[in-house]
Amino acid sequence: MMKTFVLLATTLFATAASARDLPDRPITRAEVTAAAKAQFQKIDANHDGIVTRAEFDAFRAKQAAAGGDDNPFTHVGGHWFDHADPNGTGRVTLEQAEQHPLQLFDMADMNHDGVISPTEARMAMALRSFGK
Ligand SMILES: [Ca+2]
Ligand SMILES: [Ca+2]
Repeated sequence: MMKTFVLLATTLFATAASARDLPDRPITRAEVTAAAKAQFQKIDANHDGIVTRAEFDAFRAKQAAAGGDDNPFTHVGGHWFDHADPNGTGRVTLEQAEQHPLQLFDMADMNHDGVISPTEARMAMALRSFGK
C-alpha cells in the first residue's frame, strides 16, 4: 500500500516540491486520462499509435534539453516507459500508457468518487514524504 502511494507521488505529483505546489482544486479521472493521452501523443513522434523505447528516450532528452517540465500533468518521468511496459515488450500503446496513472489515481481517490480532492492529494504527498 505504502509503495503504491510512493509510486503515485513519483508519477502524478512528481514535480510538485511540496503539497503547497499541488493544484488547490479537485483533480478528475477524466483529467488524468486526458493528460496521459496528451503525453502519449507528444512522445509518439511518428504518430503510429505505439511509443517505442527509442521514441521515449528521444522525448526525455528533448524534455531535459528544454530545462525539464515542472507541470505534473505534462512532465514525463524516467520510469514512464517501464510502468507502461511492465512486460518489457519495448512497445507501449495508449491504453497501456493510461493504465498506470489511472491505477495511481484510483489509489489516491480514497472515497472513490472519481475525484482527487485537495485533501486526498495532500495525503498522497504526505505519504510520499514518509516513504523517502
Ligand atoms: Ca511511434
Ligand atoms: Ca475522492
